[in-house]
Amino acid sequence: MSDYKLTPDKPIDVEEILKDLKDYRPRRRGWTWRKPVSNLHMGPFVYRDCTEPLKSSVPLPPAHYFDNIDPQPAPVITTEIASGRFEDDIRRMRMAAHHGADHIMVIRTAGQSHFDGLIEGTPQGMGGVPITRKQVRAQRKALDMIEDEVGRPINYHSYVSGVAGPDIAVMFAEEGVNGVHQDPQYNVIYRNINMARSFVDACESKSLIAWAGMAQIDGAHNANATAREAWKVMPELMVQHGINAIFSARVGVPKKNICLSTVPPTATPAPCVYMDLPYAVALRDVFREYRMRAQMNTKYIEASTREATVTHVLNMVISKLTSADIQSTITPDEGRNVPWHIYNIEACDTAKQTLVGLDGLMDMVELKKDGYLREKARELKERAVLFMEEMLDMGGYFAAVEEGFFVDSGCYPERNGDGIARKLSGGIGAGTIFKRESDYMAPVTAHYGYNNVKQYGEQYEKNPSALIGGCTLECPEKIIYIDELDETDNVNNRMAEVKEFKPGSDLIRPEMEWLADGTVMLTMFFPAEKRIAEAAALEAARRMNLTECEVINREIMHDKEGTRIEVKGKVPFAINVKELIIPKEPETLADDEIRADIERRPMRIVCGTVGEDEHSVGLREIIDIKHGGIEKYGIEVHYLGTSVSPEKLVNAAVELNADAILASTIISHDDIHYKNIEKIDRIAREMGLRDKIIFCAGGTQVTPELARKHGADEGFGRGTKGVHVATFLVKRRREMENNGK
Ligand code: Z97
Repeated sequence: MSDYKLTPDKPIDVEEILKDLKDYRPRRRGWTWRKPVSNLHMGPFVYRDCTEPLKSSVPLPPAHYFDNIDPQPAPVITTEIASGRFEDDIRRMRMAAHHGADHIMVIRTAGQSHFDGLIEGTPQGMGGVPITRKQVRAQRKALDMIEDEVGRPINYHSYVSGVAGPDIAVMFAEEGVNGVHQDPQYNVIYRNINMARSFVDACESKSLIAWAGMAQIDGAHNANATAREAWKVMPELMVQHGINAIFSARVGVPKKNICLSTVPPTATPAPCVYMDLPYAVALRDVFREYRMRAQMNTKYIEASTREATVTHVLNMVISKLTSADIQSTITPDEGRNVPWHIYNIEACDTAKQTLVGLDGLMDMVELKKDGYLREKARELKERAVLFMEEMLDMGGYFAAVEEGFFVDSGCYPERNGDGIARKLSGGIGAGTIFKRESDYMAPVTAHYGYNNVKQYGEQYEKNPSALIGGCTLECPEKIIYIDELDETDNVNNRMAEVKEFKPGSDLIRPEMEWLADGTVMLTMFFPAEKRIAEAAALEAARRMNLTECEVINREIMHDKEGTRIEVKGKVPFAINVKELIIPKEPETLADDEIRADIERRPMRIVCGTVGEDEHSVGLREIIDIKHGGIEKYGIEVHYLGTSVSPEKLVNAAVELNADAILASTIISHDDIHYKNIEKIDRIAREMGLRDKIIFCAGGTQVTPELARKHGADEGFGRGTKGVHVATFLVKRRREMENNGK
């Protein structure tokens, strides 16, 4: 076995992950929830609803103001990894895990339900990537390493659907997959798989789900996404949840592992919280023994990341006001149909930011116990119960489906007659159910229904696989591992094509979903109406030498005044990182360290804009507390104003016994800025002051090298912030102290 390990300073090496897969065994089975910590102290704050922090993570962007803390909210956070190339998804998983995802849901770009059996190897396929053992094993192996790195278990998830569902469930149980979507109603309604076959298969699949301790998510949210008027199917959604939940529990899945896939059914500009909250309350009342997997609304979503993010946040407010055990973060890929790394990661951050921001909310607010909220919730429950009753009256679920009961856009008992109807005798796999023979026997674990093993001895009844010394669930060495079946369509060939771009090597190319895909996105505004703006944006992208250009989002600012357009395209070139000139990052001390140094020994500075120069803004930005200038560290600042002569600046420094002079020099014609720097240096020398005082010069045209050459201790150009100057002052003073000055 290879001894490859992840190291924080290196990209994950997918080639290493793919080695020795034949012998790789998952380290555990089953789902893991986060560990709550009451009154969690992090940095200067206390959190009420957070969970154990990560060992290594990427905190939210403003975390640097707060000791870089990265509190982790209570729900498990899902990211849907769906680039269509599992090898690239492995890198995305590592990024997502560091941003707080602990549920990696692999959605397939091909409908798995369309495959009749298990696929092997790593084909990219025609319509998209099917799930295969090799992919699952490689990704679980990578996640085992990633979870060590972040210090939290990561749940790996995919779908058990289609007529190959039970085969997939076996493979998932063998490979340590931790969560699945499994709902026979999904097959029936959306994939036209024969109803009876689908429910029989589900018994087998759910037995495996139970055995392997997987969490199970149902498919009710799909009715919401499919119905014409999604807010009207709320009673039906409860019925669908009910059918799958109780069915799963009866087959043996523990209720704590049965998750309802719930989605706030509507979105803005509807008054969505007013409609979605009573529904969320009703659902949690009825299904209180089960878990809630809160997905964001995907029905009413466009291609604007801003808009999708607001919907996501509103949906999480509902999660917070009610409950969510798993919080999904699919925004905004679904609307844009661009499953890119950056959107996966952004959405994880949106969830973390919102849920942490709402920490402790329910200590302060309470949902009303009466009035509209409870009345509406009750009404929804009543409608759902009536739906169930009518179903029973007419002969049960199959009869109801035949009548088109489901995904009808009327709010039950109202009916629009537009439901999806299926025939019990029809659909894929019709006529493929056979009664087990009286001597049927299968020496396997986690099997559903009649299994005639008792004839071989009582001891085998609970443990049929003991007859053969264990089946593949107990003895993974019995699994026949097939590496690749297709010589041309496989991961080795795909990776060979981009091998010079292997992360960590010298060549680099922009990427959105696949290594070296060359994809970039451009945002443009045109003072033109939509159609013109779209065409103009494509033309602009082409003139920038992008290929495969496509408009992915357009938003009208005003019909006649202009349109915002987002375009994607590809660049053909590669950049050699060795040939890049990378300026040194300005070194900054931590705010607290600067403050402590100034507290230890106060510092006073004089400053002004020198020469005949009336500019003041740049220098004020560097000194004023309001703009994060050096005052904020406790440095005493004497600002002499504009057009200050070099003599006046140095004299003031003497009078005030200042530690430093800061000279701002904006005007640069005839190199006057450098001449003034020289002058200040000379006067200070003449007065015997120069080795006791720090002298810094700044301005938009100042380069550090030339400022030093002309006599300043340091120069500060464009982009300088107060912290850069304060860092320099503190460090230089320490050096002077060490030299006895
Ligand atoms: C989610 N955004 O998070 P096929 N079984 C069930 C499903 O819901 C699905 C499949 C199978 C969504 C993910 C929708 N769900 C997408 C209960 C799909 C997948 O392999 O595409 O045929 O089925 O749930």
